Amino acid sequence: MYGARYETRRQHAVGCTGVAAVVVLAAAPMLVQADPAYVYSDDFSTDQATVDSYAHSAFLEEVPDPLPHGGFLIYEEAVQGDRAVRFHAGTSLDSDARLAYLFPLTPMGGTVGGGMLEFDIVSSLGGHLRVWIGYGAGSEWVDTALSVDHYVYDLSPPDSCQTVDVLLWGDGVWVDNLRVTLECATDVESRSWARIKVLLGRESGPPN
Ligand SMILES: [Ca+2]
Repeated sequence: MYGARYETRRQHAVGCTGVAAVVVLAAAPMLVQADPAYVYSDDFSTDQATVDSYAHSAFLEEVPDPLPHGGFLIYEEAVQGDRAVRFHAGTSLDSDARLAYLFPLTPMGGTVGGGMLEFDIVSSLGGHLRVWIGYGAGSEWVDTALSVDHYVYDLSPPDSCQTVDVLLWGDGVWVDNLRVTLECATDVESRSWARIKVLLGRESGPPN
């Protein structure tokens, strides 16, 4: 049994209006880079995925014998001392293990305008991990991750939306270091004016 203490690594969610702009004072053109409004991360050192995900295959302590019909997940150390989550299919057709989230878990004070999904496959037994991303109107297949690597996916809603649906669905892989960052939607006019203000060094009011 793993540590009973639930330690969330979920980081704070802040309102979109409180996002500070970081001005990069490098060579022209100047860049305006906003901190993400919402950050979620899980290194699977705790059981937080069992409560943070809105749907998941059963979490088991070890691989059962005989195998169950449905897929299952196991917290396991793929790399010594570093716990990851193992995806294991069952015996039924299409029974890959599933882990699904709806981000943000806590409101971030605005609609989703973009973001990033990242995770590592830290070990694989010839396995695969299908990645689905949805923006409110069903999920969309994005990729099948096959090998040990760091994976990064751009979250770009076709329109601003309230939540992003992320489904990981696989067999024979160990996944670690899940991280999702979200940015609030900003209308083009506000975004342009923020940039103009930075360029001019002005703090208030549009030009007359
Ligand atoms: Ca880990």
